Amino acid sequence: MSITRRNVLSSTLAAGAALASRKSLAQRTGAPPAPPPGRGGAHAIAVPNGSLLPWTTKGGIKIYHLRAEPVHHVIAPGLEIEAWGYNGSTPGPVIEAIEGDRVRIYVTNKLPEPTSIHWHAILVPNGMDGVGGLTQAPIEPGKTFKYDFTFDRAGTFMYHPHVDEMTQIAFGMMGMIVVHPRGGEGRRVRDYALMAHEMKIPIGAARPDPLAMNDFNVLTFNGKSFPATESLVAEVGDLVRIRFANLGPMDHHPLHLHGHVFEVVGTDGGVIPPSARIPETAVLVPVGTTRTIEFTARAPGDWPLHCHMTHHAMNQMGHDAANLVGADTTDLDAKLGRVVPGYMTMGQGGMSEMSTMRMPQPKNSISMLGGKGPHGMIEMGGMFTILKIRDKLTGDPGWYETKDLATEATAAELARDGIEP
Ligand SMILES: [Cu+2]
Repeated sequence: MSITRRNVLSSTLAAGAALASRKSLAQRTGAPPAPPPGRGGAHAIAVPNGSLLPWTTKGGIKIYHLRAEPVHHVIAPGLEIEAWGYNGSTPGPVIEAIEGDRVRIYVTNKLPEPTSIHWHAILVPNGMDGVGGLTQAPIEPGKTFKYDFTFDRAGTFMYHPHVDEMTQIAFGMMGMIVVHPRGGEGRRVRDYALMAHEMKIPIGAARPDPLAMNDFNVLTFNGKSFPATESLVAEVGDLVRIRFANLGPMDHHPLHLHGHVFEVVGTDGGVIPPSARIPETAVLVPVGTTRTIEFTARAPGDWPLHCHMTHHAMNQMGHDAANLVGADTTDLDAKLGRVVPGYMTMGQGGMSEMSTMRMPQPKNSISMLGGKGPHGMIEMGGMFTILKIRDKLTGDPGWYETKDLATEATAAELARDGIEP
């Protein structure tokens, strides 16, 4: 893709949608989460932009039903894709249970090809491991299989197909599993589940490219790119737990939280003993793993939570454009415009302009950067969200108004401290 095809979406539209979705999450998580009926005392997981898989109980067994199916999915306002997922979403709904639960999970295949489900890091009997051709016959289109097993231990796990994984995972088939300790935890925890994913979606296309090995240009938390990612919320002093999972095709993500020091308390292998935990501000979440972090919400504010790979905190962009930073492009537009109608040179002063420019926008694509913030454009995208901490949460937290705002230095201040700009 050429640099001229980078586009800008209506940031007002996106910001409005983000605000609306933030409100719904704040409403769900603004009060101490009471255990919903039938949850056996488990803390409810908050799934930004996502949902929990409902269940029924029959003879002491929890019954779940996953439908593997094509899904029409909105990454952010402006970019709609034809994905595959579960029960109408990508990633699929989070399966929530309690350690020791006996479960029966029905899987109906509504895809045009065979599939299966592997219960990643759950210690199941071999025949329940969900590997097509090895531990079971593939689930053919139209068929429904059943998996019977027990959640052996508490923790954060995943589910995904083990038939044609390259295509099915590229199209968005994956989900998280959260198993709570039996008996609950005896304290309030702000407990979040976030799944990282990446897709390569050529500008204007609606179908992720399953053959892509690099140049992924759509990076998501729970299927959404910023500014469509729902904020996380907490009150000062709350214990916050964030369960990260990564089932992207190729990339590991160093996920960084501002304003806090956290500890990695568990992986999909199990709990990390307290004596082995070290203070961190970023945690690498490799492909095919989960990492769970905990910290106390320290200070009110709007704190970014994002992948620290800069190209992963961006929206759709091409990686094969010429580097024009610092180039003198005088007269270039006029000359090139004769042979490339509509050509526009960009990026001579950096890429910041990608967030604010207005130009004809290719159909079905989102701008490379940004959402509207309280102090201008937030020049991030992709795998970026915000942890909104307030002293008291009452409905939509809105934007944080700080008393300690960084502002332009006055002449008197510069003179006082001997600074020559
Ligand atoms: Cu990343």
